[in-house]
Amino acid sequence: MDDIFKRYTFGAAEKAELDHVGHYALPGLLTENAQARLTEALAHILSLPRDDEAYLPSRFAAEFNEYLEGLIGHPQLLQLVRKVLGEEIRYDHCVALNRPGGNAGSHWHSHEYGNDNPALGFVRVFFYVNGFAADDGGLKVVPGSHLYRDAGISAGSDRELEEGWMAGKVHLKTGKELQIEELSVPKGTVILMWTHAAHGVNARKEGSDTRWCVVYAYRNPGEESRARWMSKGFEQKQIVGAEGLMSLY
Ligand SMILES: O=C(O)CCC(=O)C(=O)O
Ligand SMILES: [Fe+2]
Repeated sequence: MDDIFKRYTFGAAEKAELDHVGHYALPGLLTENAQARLTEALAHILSLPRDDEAYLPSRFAAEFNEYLEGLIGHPQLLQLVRKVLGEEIRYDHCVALNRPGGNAGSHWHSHEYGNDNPALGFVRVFFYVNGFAADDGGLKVVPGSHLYRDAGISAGSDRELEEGWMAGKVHLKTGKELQIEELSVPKGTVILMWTHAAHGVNARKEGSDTRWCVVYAYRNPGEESRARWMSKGFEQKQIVGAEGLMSLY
């Protein structure tokens, strides 16, 4: 299988940073080949007729494209995920997050998993194939928000988040006030994010090209997972490298 990642370091210091902040960016990690193959695969997903209700091709992206399916068990991806979660992992979902020019972005939110059990981790691995500028489909985060393990964060604007959920909250390790951070990343960037981190996405500008992105999510088994979008047939499918990873528990 072709390499998807260039050389990188993710050791104890980087893991500690992820645990402290809630996300960790690996700028330009994707190989040129992976960037090209991902762009092709994500353009394929975008070209498929969509059912607006269930939004199947995007939500179940790996079930609609062989290249995306093949990455679920890619040794480099699994190695990175195990550096975060430890040995015992399960695949959770693969969602295409393409945002064409004019896309509205996403409101502020967090996600659930093991809300009352800190031993259970859930990590999203975002592949920002062509990167993004903060004001053009950019991901925003609140460093430290993940430590609250609050699956119910929701706000329609930065202001609403600041005056609502964030008001009076501090980073639980430093005592410093929480703050919104807008990210900008170069093409080929991979971002790891703990599931409880507050995040939102700024709108993609009218006239901008499509922001190509796909997320692969993995977790420690132990609880039901709301985001586990997968058809019955897909769970049974033999995917090279993903043996034993497809089941819920
Ligand atoms: O589109 C993005 O950059 C983030 C999408 C998102 O919030 C998610 O997949 O959980
Ligand atoms: Fe999200």
